Amino acid sequence: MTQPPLPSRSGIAALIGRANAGKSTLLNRMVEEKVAIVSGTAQTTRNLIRAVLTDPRGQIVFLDTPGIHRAKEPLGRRMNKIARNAADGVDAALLIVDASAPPAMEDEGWIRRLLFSESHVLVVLNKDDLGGRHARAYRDCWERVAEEKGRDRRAEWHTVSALTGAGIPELMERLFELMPAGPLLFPPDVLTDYPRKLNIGDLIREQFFRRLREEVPHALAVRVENIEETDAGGGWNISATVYVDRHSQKGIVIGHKGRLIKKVREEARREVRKMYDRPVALELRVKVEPKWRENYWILRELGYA
Ligand SMILES: Nc1nc2c(ncn2[C@@H]2O[C@H](COP(=O)(O)OP(=O)(O)OP(=O)(O)O)[C@@H](O)[C@H]2O)c(=O)[nH]1
Ligand SMILES: [Mg+2]
Repeated sequence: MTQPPLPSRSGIAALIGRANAGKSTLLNRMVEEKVAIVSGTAQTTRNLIRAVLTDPRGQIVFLDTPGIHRAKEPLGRRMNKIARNAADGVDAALLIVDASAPPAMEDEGWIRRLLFSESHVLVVLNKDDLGGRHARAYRDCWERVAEEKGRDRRAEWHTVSALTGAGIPELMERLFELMPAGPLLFPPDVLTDYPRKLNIGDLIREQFFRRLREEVPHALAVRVENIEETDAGGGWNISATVYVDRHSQKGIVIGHKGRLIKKVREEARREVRKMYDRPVALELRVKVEPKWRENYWILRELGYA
């Protein structure tokens, strides 16, 4: 019997765009697995996350990036830098925009940059399930900026809903076409090389992001200290520290009578168990660490620096 031929195309596609446009949702949809956390709060993604999709058409290595936003402190600036760097030298740069909202300064910034990019550029008009009212404004924005910069450069436009999956098969088909011929970059069974501790920290942080508002999510970080294998059943005892900036935030994160942190612990435990398919116990400790966002050593341990 002959073996099926190995895929002969392999390349890198970067997902870039402003915070909250739906990059991580789109990534999870395209690889049909949850690899990146998602929330309604802007600046959810803080690291570069790589996810690999291999099918008979070939292999695409996706880079999910933090959303570009106005940033003053080191963590925010670092996140923007990760995103900008990811857009260079890839086989496809996907600018994800929220077509249900008008273009913002950050979108225009990306367009300006992409006009000079050597990567193949696709603009993905996301959230079409909400009506795509502002799709035209993004095309106009591209043309206006191209004219201002004197660049005769077209983008390729795709309309999708990362939430419902509409338009995704067509986008994927096109991405596989754009991947260069060549051997696989990763073994075919790899989904992500994102470290386990960082991923579990993200799953915990996602639950806080879903429940907290305004400044608190951005002042919060989760560091997984230890993952201990239990003797029986292949389970994990996980201990993690939740960092906040100020004492007042500690109370918010714990919640009235400890309700909020309890809920987070339950939900995060469920998510971790689902993803890794094993019993999980989770211990959370909250620590006030003023200015952790400016502390290089902490940022490094969180994988942010
Ligand atoms: N209605 C609708 N909502 C969407 C769609 N895609 C994403 N969302 C929502 O938009 C919000 C932001 O999604 P994320 O995937 O976290 O966005 P992101 O671009 O990764 O954001 P950052 O990591 O903060 O840069 C979440 O509440 C998603 O559920 C879509 O196609 N339709
Ligand atoms: Mg994200």
